[in-house]
Amino acid sequence: EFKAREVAEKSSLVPTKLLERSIFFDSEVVSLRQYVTDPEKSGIIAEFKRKSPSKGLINGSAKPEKVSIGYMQAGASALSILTDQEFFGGSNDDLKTARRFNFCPILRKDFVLEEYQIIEAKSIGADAILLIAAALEPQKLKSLAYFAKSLGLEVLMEVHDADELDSCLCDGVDLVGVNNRNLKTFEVDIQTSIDLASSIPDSFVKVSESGLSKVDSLITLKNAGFEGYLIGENFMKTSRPEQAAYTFIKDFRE
Ligand code: IGP
Repeated sequence: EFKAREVAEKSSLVPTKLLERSIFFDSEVVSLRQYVTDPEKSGIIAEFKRKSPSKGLINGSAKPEKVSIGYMQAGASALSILTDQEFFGGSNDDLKTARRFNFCPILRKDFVLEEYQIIEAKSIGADAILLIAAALEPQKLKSLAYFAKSLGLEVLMEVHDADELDSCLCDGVDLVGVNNRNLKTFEVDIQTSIDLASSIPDSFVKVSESGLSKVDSLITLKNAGFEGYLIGENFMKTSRPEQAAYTFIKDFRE
């Protein structure tokens, strides 16, 4: 069993206040890897996202408790909650709220650049963190991945080309996410996922991210070896994201 609190206390990165205040620090991590690959579940990681750099405001009034509970009732495998405030309008409170209402893996969606943010992720109740290859030096990414593991958290590493995959893959990573969105042009193409699929070793769970709005695309991705599908905007852009997720997941399973 992981002793997250001990690791955090030793790291001296973190004000003891944060640890004392956190009711989540000692709770067990729920495995994203396990939930995404569970054949009884859909593989869909449903995202709570208020706005984005590519779309601007997506949903100004969505409530994290209502949407997160609804996502899980709709048959999502896990939740992804944006905590970045500047670009995505998220907050740690959104994640904590989702945590209080759900027993399921929660991915903290943010730009993690340093160890402190990983301790913070654990303290707000996340089970997994995102590490973006394009934003980190390979050595830094790897050391952050191992640090996350030492706290018991799982790691989703995001890539969008073979170079990033080759230079950053390490066994501190649990899942590899291929971002279909080109961060320079904001264009989305699931071919990005398909092209990279065979380069990802089978020991990593393959997740396709972004721009997914059609059940057919998920079937294509599934046939290419993907087990996880990260979907945000397609649900969040509606007035009832949880209802959109319900209909989508039902169709996907039929
Ligand atoms: C979800 P979409 O197109 O379904 O809303 O995409 C998710 O993949 C996207 O929000 C995302 C993201 C990120 C957000 C992928 N990688 C990194 C913030 C940071």
